Amino acid sequence: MKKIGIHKLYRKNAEEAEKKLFGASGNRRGFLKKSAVVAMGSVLGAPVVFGKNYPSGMIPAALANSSEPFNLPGKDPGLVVLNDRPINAETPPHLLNDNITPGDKLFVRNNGIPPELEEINVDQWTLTIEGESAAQKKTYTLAELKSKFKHHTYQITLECGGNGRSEYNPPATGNQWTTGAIGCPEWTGVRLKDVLEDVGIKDDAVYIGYYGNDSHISGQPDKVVISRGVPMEKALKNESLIAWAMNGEDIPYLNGHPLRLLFGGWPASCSGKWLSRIVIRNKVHDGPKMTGKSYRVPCKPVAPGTEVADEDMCIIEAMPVKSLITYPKTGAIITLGEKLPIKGHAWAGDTSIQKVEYSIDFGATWNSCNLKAPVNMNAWQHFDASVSFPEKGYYEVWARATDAEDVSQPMVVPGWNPRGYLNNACHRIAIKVQ
Ligand SMILES: Nc1nc2c(c(=O)[nH]1)N[C@H]1C(S)=C(S)[C@@H](COP(=O)(O)O)O[C@H]1N2
Ligand SMILES: [Mo]
Repeated sequence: MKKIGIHKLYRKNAEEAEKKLFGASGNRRGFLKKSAVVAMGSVLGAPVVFGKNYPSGMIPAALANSSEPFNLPGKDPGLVVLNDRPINAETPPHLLNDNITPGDKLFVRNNGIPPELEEINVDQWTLTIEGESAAQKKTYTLAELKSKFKHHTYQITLECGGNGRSEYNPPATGNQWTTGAIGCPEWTGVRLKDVLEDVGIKDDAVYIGYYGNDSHISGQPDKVVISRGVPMEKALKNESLIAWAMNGEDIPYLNGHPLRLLFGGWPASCSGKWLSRIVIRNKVHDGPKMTGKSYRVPCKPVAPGTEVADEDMCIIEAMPVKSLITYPKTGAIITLGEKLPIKGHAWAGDTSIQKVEYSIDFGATWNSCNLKAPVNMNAWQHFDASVSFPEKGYYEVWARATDAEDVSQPMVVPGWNPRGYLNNACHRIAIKVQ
């Protein structure tokens, strides 16, 4: 199955759900009764100006988000910790407003226990390349990687395949990411392809797989935490990096210091942290979390709650089109007559964004945003707009991006799948005009 095929399929599937919620072609069947709109207004503390458009199945953005401050080493106290064994923390949208995500604001997704910081000896760290389709086995020290190969710097979007999982119903097990398992720092390292070519790639190579130096949560010393990878075609892209630096400094400890892989636009689970070994495979890599339901979705969309056989699951490749409003913070209050500047980012796997629009009337009408070109392939793009409101009351600003293949974000969760991946529903923030 072609990667774009799956997003088009899931987008079509979402259209059915949207029709139920919003009605076909502007004929909105699912809106709230007048009494419910009035009641919602009193809870929100302001009249819901476009309340007649409000889909009855949706929770107001003003009530949908909560955040608990918590502190992790090297991380902003505003990150929200979802799990502390292993550590998983996401970034609230307003902390992602920078065009280049600072290290302390990049989410953390660990499947196991990171190597002890004291055990990470940068001078002795090595990377070994081997596997059935490697012409030889070769080990490089970090210093050798740095001196032998040309350095490259790219801004690369990392998004966990499970970002948005919390919205699925029936719920999917795993960390209940809302919108914050995403970031786009600038990474420096060497091209994976330069290193693989130095080792020698046999003609029958189809996939690479990675191994890192974190340890399994069970405490079993030889049990691999996670070992995923990508097809050779992605591995050999210019932007596919073995990186040691983020934003000109060492990669933060929890994000894989001293060495990690980066495959922008693909589920971030492909981007191995604390990288110590890469295998060149003559078949699709079959390490832990490559098989079964992990990072795979039904090849054809299924009804929520369906049992899906493993052989009907397809590996997620490029992530779907998505956007995030990073300014203002949800809940902002402005004065009637003021224009509200909004800002955010949009990204789409291995393709680019052609437009971003916003709506203040719950999706009945859309206006276009200014959109910047990406600095390089696999970097997110920035959008902004200046929004006017017609009267005092409660509003939501919704953003919707469309990629270069003409696939746009759905307004509702796109397609239930057993592990809750690929939720690229429109992001929305609450605004009060007084
Ligand atoms: N060695 C190792 N690499 C890993 C993981 C892991 O648990 N161990 N988690 C993966 C997953 S599922 C994600 S989403 C990203 C998260 O990267 P970050 O923690 O730097 O944001 O790392 C990936 N690489
Ligand atoms: Mo992930």
